[in-house]
Amino acid sequence: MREIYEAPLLELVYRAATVHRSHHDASEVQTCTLLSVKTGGCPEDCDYCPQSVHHPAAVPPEPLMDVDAVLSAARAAREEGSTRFCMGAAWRQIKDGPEFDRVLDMVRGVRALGLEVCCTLGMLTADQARRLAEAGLTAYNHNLDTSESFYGRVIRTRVYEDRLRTIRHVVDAGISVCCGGILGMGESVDDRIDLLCRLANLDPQPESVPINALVHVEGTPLADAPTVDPMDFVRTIAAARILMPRAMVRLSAGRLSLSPEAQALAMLAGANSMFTGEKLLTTPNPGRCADEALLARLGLKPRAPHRDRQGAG
Ligand code: SAM
Ligand code: DTB
Ligand code: SF4
Repeated sequence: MREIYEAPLLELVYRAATVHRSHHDASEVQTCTLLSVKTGGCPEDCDYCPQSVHHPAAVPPEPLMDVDAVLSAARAAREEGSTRFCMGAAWRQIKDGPEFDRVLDMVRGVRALGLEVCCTLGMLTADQARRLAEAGLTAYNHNLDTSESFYGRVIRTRVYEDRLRTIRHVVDAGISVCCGGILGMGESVDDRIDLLCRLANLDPQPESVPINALVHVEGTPLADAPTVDPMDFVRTIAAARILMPRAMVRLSAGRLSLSPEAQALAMLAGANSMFTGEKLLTTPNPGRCADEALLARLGLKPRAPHRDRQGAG
């Protein structure tokens, strides 16, 4: 693994591009839309996150959105070319009851629009995973974020094993796993290698791997962390592509800190998906026009809608 990660960058990119082309249509990029259906007020203490109540400048808490408002946003996303709709909630775990029932309605509704539907709602029980599967959920996002040893430096309100348990529940329910991490939190090369190994050794491998560059948010403990070197970002994408050839590798948070050229190199190295729209969950993202222009400059096309490979991310 270390030989892969530490190979000369252009050798690594070349190898990753070769793997990419043998498993995917390299002329296509999937565009996905995120919506924060329950913003702020999260009891977890993740040092990177603006939604944690532990941080002074946390975003103000809002109630869970109505189903209709979510479905209008999903329709708009579909009209703008997105083929995957991802709903995020600032919860440590979801409680059974009316709120979970409402989320199940959202999942059914988005699925009925012909979109892939992904949720990220914090920890799940086996039974909740099963009910989400029944509602038609395509994928569940639950990130390992970093190595097991660095994890406790960034989050103290839960442990790595909690994450692994939820991922097991998701797998057992037959839902596709979306699992990745964040670069730029002060982790070492060894931590990045460890994260990639953990992801690649999940059984089955995740079908979707979001690689986030930390978005620096004023008032969070990681606001002043040094920005990740774009070449290291590309290196991580390339290694992820080589280790997880079939996965969708997603350029996720942090694209505003990457130049178009760095994003192009990341796509050559096997990234084949990105989040579009002016907002991620709570932080800014390049707007759709900028992304359309980027894809056009690169001669890439957004993946066509309705080529739904349920479970293939
Ligand atoms: N609360 C749920 C959880 O943590 O699993 C779901 C929502 S949470 C916002 C989803 C993911 O967003 C986190 O696992 C983390 O990887 C990513 N994230 C949060 N804040 C971020 C930031 N400032 N920069 C980059 N990624 C971030
Ligand atoms: C993931 O790994 N990246 C996405 C998604 N999963 C939910 C977005 C993260 C955005 C976090 C910063 C924000 O609040 O906007
Ligand atoms: Fe809560 Fe998720 Fe943010 Fe952590 S990353 S504080 S769990 S919303």
